[in-house]
This record gives sequence, structure tokens and C-alpha cells, in this order.
Amino acid sequence: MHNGTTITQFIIEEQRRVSGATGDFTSLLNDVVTACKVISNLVNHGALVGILGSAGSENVQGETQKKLDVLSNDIFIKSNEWAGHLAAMASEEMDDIYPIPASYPRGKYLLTFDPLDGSSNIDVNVSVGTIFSILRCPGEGTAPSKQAFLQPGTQQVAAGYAIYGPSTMMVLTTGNGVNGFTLDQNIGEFILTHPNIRIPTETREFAVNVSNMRFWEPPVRRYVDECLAGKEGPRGEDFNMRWIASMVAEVHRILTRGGVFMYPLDSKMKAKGQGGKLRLLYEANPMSLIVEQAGGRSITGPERILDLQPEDLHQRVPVILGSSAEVARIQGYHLEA
Ligand code: AHM
Ligand code: MG
Repeated sequence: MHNGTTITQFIIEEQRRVSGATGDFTSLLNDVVTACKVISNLVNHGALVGILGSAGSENVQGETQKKLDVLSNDIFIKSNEWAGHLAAMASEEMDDIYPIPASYPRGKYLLTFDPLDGSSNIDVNVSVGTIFSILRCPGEGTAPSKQAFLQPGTQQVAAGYAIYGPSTMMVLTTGNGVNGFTLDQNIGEFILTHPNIRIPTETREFAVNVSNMRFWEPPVRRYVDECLAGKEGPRGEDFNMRWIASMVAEVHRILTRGGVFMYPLDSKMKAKGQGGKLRLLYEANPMSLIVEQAGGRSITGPERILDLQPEDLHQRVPVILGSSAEVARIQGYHLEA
């Protein structure tokens, strides 16, 4: 039995501190929370409700869509299009932006999301999640365009993720620290269980897909080589490694006990004309805001991710994030190179 602060109460109390707040943003966050509860319920039921496996389609990135990718995308749209808080949405699973239909009032915010991150894990029952970011829509009243979404991550009003793991959690920042909420399935509410999350600055754990090692650039190679050399190497300490292939789960671990997550640029991506694996607007930017708000750092290699000027809706970027001292070291290796 938990009688703590619900996420709704938490958001309303935060809103009271902002003078002139209309409650629009609070209701928008509530709709996002509802969407994540619905997705959580589907993920939990898995094969019982026939939602595992491929949808038989591809998204704009040329990736095979899972049934749950498509369903989660629909749930996000249905939950968030009606209330009048949004001007448009953009998602990993949609080629173009989704302007709010004329049958609903148009609001002042933009919502971007990856409805089911790590979906390659869904059929093997490993943690997946939803990532989202909220921006203000520039040029209020005018029809939203793709251009409206191309704002640096520093402009995000809020960012968060839901993780569908052994328990379902929601981790949220509105630019004033990071808080974690656990879904109490019995009462259907997210309860504040992890107030003011801080990432430990030092770490001895890294996460990277080592099968790509031969394609990496020298600074990443150097960092990982030094970790692997352990006590006998230049770091003088043994490191541990994890790779879940679900960014949400990786970031959640780092928020909990520190560490570094890397999906760096490599020569294989470059040959395909890609700037990285992960998408800037609905993966890298929201996760970077969360990580920085929790005292960590997030970079492409040489640059801070939140400072990047997006050029495209589905732009991909390299991502290196986590404990500040380690990420600073990796950034140093990039700048030296
Ligand atoms: P997705 O949004 O299509 O699920 O892809 C993103 C995921 C990340 O969650 C994860 O870090 C990465 O892709 C895993 O990549 P890989 O399969 O190369 O290990
Ligand atoms: Mg994703």
C-alpha cells in the first residue's frame, strides 16, 4: 500500500510555482502519462493479447515495425490529439509531422516521441520504453510545419520516458531536476518513488554494442580499450560492461547507479550517409535533458547534444551520455583527436 504523491499531484504542485501558468502544460503531461499507462498495459499482456511480432511494415528509417510500435504510436496520437494543448506531433513511426486535425482545438505545444524504444526486445520479454519531448510551437496560430520542430534540445519544456520493466516507471524533467514515479497497478497511478535523481559522477561501468568495435573512431576505441585493460591498464581499475539494446533501460540504469552509454558514430554509418544510430528529436534530446538535469553529461563526441541545431525531423546523431567525469574524459579524447 502506497499513500504517496501521485504524478498528477506532483505536476500540479510544480505548476503552482510558475506564475501565469494556465494548466495547459499540466493537462498535456497528464495525457502523456495516460498514453504510457495504456502502452504499459499492452506490453504487460504481451502474447495474451496477440500483440507480439512484426507488423509487416517499415518506418521511414527503413526499420521493420513491430505490431506494438504501430499500436503504441496510435495510442499516443489518440491520447494527445483531442485536448487542445498541442499544435502537432512527430514520432519515430511517422514519416511526416502529425498536425492536430481541424476537428480539435490547436494548442501551443509540440510533442515528439519514440512510442516504443528498444522494440527489438519486445518478443524476448526484455525491458522497453517510451521516450517523449515537449517543445513550444513557434508562431502561435499559424499552421505548424516540420520547421517548427527543428529547435535545439535546450528549448525543451519537458522530457521524460516510461520504462516497461519488472515495474513500470515514469521518469520526468521539466527543467527543475529529475523525478521518478512507479506505477501502482492496483490503483492505476504513478507514485513518486525516486525524488531528485542524481547520477553518480564516477563510474566503473560502460554500455556499448561491442560488435561494432571494428567500425569505431579512434577516441571511442581508446576509451573502451582502456576500460577493457582494467587494473593493469592506464585507468588502474576494472570496468564492468552491460548492453541491453534498449536505450531507456540503459539510461535508467545510469540514473540509478551511474555509468556510460554510447552509441557512437562509426564508419559503417558514415558509409550509409548516416550521422549516428539514435534520433536527435525524440531519443537523444529528451534523454540528454534528463541526464543533464540529473547531473550527468551528454555529447556527440566533441559536442554537447542539447546545443545541436536540428536539420531534419528524423536526424540521427552519435550519443555518449552518463556520469559526468567519464563523459568529460571521452569528450577530451575526441577534442585531442
Ligand atoms: P528503436 O528505437 O528502433 O528501438 O532503436 C533504438 C535502440 C536503442 O534503444 C538501443 O540503444 C539501440 O537501438 C540498440 O541497437 P543495437 O541493436 O545495434 O544494439
Ligand atoms: Mg527508439
